[in-house]
Amino acid sequence: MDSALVAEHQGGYTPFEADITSHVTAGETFRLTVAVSNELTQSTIPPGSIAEDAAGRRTQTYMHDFYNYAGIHRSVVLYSTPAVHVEDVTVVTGFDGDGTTATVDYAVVVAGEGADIHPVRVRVLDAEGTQVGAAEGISGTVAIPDVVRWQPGRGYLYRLVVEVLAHDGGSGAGAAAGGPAVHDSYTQTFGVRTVEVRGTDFLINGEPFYFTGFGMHEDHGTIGKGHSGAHMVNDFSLLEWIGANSFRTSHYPYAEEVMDYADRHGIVVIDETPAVGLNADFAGFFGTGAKKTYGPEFVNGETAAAHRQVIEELIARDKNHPSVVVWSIANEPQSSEEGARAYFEPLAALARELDPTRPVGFVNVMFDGPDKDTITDLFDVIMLNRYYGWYVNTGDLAAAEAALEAELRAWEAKLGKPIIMTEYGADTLAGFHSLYEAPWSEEYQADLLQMYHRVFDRVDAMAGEHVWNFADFATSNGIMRVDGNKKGAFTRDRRPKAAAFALRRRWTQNKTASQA
Ligand code: GCB
Repeated sequence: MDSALVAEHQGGYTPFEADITSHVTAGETFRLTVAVSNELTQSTIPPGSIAEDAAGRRTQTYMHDFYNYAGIHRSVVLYSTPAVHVEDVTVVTGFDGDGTTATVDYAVVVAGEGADIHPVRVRVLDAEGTQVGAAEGISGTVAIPDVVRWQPGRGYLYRLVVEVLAHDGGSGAGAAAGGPAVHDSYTQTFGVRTVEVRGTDFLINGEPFYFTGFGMHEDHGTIGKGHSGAHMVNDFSLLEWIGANSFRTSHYPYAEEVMDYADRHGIVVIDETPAVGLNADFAGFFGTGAKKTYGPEFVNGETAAAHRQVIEELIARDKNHPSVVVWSIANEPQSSEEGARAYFEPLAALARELDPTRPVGFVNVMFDGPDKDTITDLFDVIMLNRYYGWYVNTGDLAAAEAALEAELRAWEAKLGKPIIMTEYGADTLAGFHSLYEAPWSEEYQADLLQMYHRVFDRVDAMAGEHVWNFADFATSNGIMRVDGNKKGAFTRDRRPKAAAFALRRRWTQNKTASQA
């Protein structure tokens, strides 16, 4: 049997599709092979490099702190569409007047030959399935009176039913009821909420929102990065138990099932691209040879092209998820070196152009504080990963507290934007206890987190806290890691460490409506 290549796609975390119509015959069997490579190079996001020795042995290195699994981890779906079909739907919501009526702006792309002669209608259904609005045409606005808002902790969802109708009235579904036949239809869930940054406040539906939760990983003992519904539900249950209202998809887009679950349960998401490890300052840590980040050897034009693609694909995939409130376009890139601003300015502009409704940010690394960083002003929020008391001031929480507070105040004074601590934490070996402030002990992890919280509560610009990490996770081999990264509040098999109880106390106490 002849084989043909029908599609290629670079990037492991966002969906792609291929039209195989011309390669198959109805009624006959065929073989479809999906093959993946996990090789990382300077033209991939995340980047990596592959060395080959004289004997032809190839070795992969990369600058990010999670294991580079191989294989197909998410669903592969074979489906068919009518020749003329709904290809894309975009929904943007707002409020009218006194805020009890919602405006739902929608835009539909219908693809296929002769698509433009097919009438399109949309209907809005509430959570019970009752129709609450309707419109005609490929774009327009539907009003929902007495709207139920999507809120943190209350993921109320509406459905936009998009129908492409037969252009000649046709027959079939719908025709019997006297209307024209429905040629294709697609149902898009959405929530009605707004997101806005005003001064140092992060507002959801016009009310200040304070993020509590974690940077996470898709990582489990047996299934690695594979998606599993049972594991997902367990992880979300633990988030609920601990009082988390949000998480960051560190350091890549998560499975779509995760985003749907977050929508439905009112969990707020900072949605991150896989652009992690664009930083030569980590060369010592990860043992790669890079000396300079921006330049032909490392983060170059090819990297930038791949980076543009991951931003486009993330926003295209996740634009209709009400849970997503911030796009994080990179984690800890080098942001002080010459070249950083020229590299990031067009990427920040691209994200804003693709989605003018959500704040855009990137996550700043500890080496590039407010005195050195050259790009954070390009973004709407300040997102910081800090390890005072761990990588610096190790075991000295008093010194760490002073340094942390001084830095947060410097950011607040420099930019006056909301600050979200997107990572803070300490590696902790579950079961190791100490009477003293001993790094790696369960007590030290809890004490360190409490120290950060004291500081956060003193700094007005703080808009959120995401502990690193939800659970212990696998990393590449290295002398800094023992069986992976142990900064989890939970172990890799999801048992709580002492810190989990301390976090639960803080996050379930004194909740305001917007944090609930
Ligand atoms: C970071 C990275 C994260 C690491 C973490 C750590 O800043 O963003 O990927 O795992 O530090 O534990 O060192």
